[in-house]
Amino acid sequence: MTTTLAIFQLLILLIIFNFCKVINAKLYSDQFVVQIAGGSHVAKKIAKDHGFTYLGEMHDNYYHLQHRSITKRSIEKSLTHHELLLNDSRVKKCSQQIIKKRVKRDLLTHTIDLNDPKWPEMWYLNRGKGLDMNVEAAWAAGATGKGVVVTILDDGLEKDHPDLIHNYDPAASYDINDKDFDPHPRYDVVNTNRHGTRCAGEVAASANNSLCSVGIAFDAHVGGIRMLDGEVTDAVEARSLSHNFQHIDIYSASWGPDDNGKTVDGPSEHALYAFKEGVEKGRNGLGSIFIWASGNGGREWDNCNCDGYTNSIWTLSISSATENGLVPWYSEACSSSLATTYSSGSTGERQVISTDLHHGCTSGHTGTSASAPLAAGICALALDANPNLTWRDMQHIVVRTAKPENLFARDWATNGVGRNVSHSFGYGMMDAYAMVKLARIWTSVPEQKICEMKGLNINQLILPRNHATATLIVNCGNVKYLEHVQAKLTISATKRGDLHIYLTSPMGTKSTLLAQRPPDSSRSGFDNWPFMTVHMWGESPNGVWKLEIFNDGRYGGRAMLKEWNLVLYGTSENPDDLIFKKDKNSHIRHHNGGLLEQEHHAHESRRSYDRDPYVRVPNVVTFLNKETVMNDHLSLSGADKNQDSMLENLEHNHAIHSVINQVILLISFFVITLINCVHFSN
Ligand SMILES: *[C@@H]1O[C@H](CO)[C@@H](O)[C@H](O)[C@H]1NC(C)=O
Ligand SMILES: *[C@@H]1O[C@H](CO)[C@@H](O)[C@H](O)[C@H]1NC(C)=O
Ligand SMILES: *[C@@H]1O[C@H](CO)[C@@H](O)[C@H](O)[C@H]1NC(C)=O
Ligand SMILES: *[C@@H]1O[C@H](CO)[C@@H](O)[C@H](O)[C@H]1NC(C)=O
Ligand SMILES: [Ca+2]
Ligand SMILES: [Ca+2]
Ligand SMILES: [Ca+2]
Ligand SMILES: [Ca+2]
Repeated sequence: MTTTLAIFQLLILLIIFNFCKVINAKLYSDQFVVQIAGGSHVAKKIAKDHGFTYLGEMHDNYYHLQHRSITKRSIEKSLTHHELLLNDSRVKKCSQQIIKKRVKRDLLTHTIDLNDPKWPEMWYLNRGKGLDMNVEAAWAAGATGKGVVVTILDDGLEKDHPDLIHNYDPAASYDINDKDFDPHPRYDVVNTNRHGTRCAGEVAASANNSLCSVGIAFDAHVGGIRMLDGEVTDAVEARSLSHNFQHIDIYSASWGPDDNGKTVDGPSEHALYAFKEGVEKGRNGLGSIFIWASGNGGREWDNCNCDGYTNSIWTLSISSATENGLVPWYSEACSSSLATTYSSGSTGERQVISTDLHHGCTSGHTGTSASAPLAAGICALALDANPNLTWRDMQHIVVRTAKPENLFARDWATNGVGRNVSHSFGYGMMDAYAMVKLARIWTSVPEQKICEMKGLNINQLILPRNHATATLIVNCGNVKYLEHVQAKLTISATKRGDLHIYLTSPMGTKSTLLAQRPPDSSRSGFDNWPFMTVHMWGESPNGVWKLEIFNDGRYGGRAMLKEWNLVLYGTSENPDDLIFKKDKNSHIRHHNGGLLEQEHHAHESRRSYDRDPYVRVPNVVTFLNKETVMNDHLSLSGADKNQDSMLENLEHNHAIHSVINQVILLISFFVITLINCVHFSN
């Protein structure tokens, strides 16, 4: 009887086992990896001889082939095709590829659940599909602005606003207009002084407190320097830009010279000194980070290169894009803008949401004014990820991570190192998560080197409807990888607004240093004006530079190039080599020069996660569990994938085994009962 039972059980087991085999089966693809000696031409020949398609070379004489007549997702190996290949004496090894189950580690399948009433409307933070600034993923990776101090240089800050009070930082605040420590705005009937409060909320409004909006760096400290509600002088600017500069990390400024299309103006002596001191000594030598709005003079044909604040190498200049990815009507195009954040557009397009005066909340914050604080918030996330970033590191990271996709401009061009760049959008839309990821593995760029060259072909007359070209052969010993490029030009002109100026690098990147400004009928020309471009970032400066000046003037409108200098900033070492050096075990591919994918070795990456002091789960809002955070910032390499599928299989088998046990128990019981019944009835 026991043997019958055993056989019975065995039979059931066999049936179940086969059944399990089917559900647990490997699925074979129509692809093979074949080891072939003799190079790719031999591999191509073999592929052709046996009816395979040659897909490409892999490594160490391994080639990737495909055969169309093999059924895809088959549960059986194709022995014929193995034989076919192995019969060929040129083939050393071959294996049919197994289809692996892989799921996208997309954090953005649903938006994070926050109870702030305006959160669902914050489209530029949460609409997904690559149409926001990828801030949720940065939060999920633990960057929320902890320990970072941002101040808003503006018309005051409503410090007791319930959505700001929690993050308000008196040490980052001052009132230059009224000479006291309280930056509270002056109220009037038309709310003239609401601007600073709106900007502050974009950076650091509290998250998930059932109030108004969510700041991008909702764990950061925010202060206000009240300086626009009164006479602005060089001294006022200088004191604002250098206020408590060992405490404040990021200064956000959304102001500048008149955007009337006819002004050429910049910081004077003391403000210049403040900028220079800030980047050299601020943040204990890492350098203050000045975020600047590129300007709202689009309608007046203004050009942000005529604004010495945004045009400065020390400011990280930010332009705007509309909800639909278009150039906003107010936008000023120029070669010194580094990147873009979303802001308002035409009437049909949504605007920016933030805190407002009188403890209010607004859905109507607009212009490049709204863009700079969003950028400041994103930079605060990067500093949370790595507080050691210098002012230049921050610009390097922005250049490498900004995304040109979904931004529509006619002038996108690929520079000499393969990055796409536009005068309206700089390197593209800021990507908070990409910045945080890159910040974590970033090694500070080497010291800034400067190579200054005096231009020849001076005192060239430029007749109306004519142009002049000047070239300069550059051979810099110290600067091999460019950052900022300045062309300091002295030009006289009957009508300054008739000039348009272009600079072409040795690698062929052409920057518009100035476009025509019809309202600008000044006769003062340019006096050693530092036109700046960031479009050659990463290129080599050596070779022939070309400067072209066009004069669209009519009749007697003459112009003259009197003097010009090129000032080339950069490094002698390649900053990318340093990233590779630091992160030896990861392979980094650049997307628009930015981080597309990181592949780590299995336990190395686990270790680096454990060591990494900057991967912290947000304390105020716990978005995702640790595992998700970890998985997300580690894309798996081959070794890891195997480990993972093994784990998967183990779990699967475990589940099936318990089912089998249950079934066996049940069936055994049933069979025993049946047999006993039969036995007894006999
Ligand atoms: C491989 O070679 C063996 C013996 O040489 C032959 O019998 C067999 O048919 C070959 N297989 C294929 C698929 O060509
Ligand atoms: C930041 O710099 C400090 C001092 O140089 C150093 O101790 C610390 O390890 C650095 N942190 C990172 C993340 O590089
Ligand atoms: C740059 O733009 C070109 C043309 O649109 C595109 O083919 C290319 O992929 C872009 N490169 C990068 C790095 O984004
Ligand atoms: C926000 O708070 C609500 C409770 O009001 C909570 O259910 C939710 O999980 C919180 N969201 C996050 C992301 O922590
Ligand atoms: Ca005051
Ligand atoms: Ca809130
Ligand atoms: Ca302007
Ligand atoms: Ca700038």
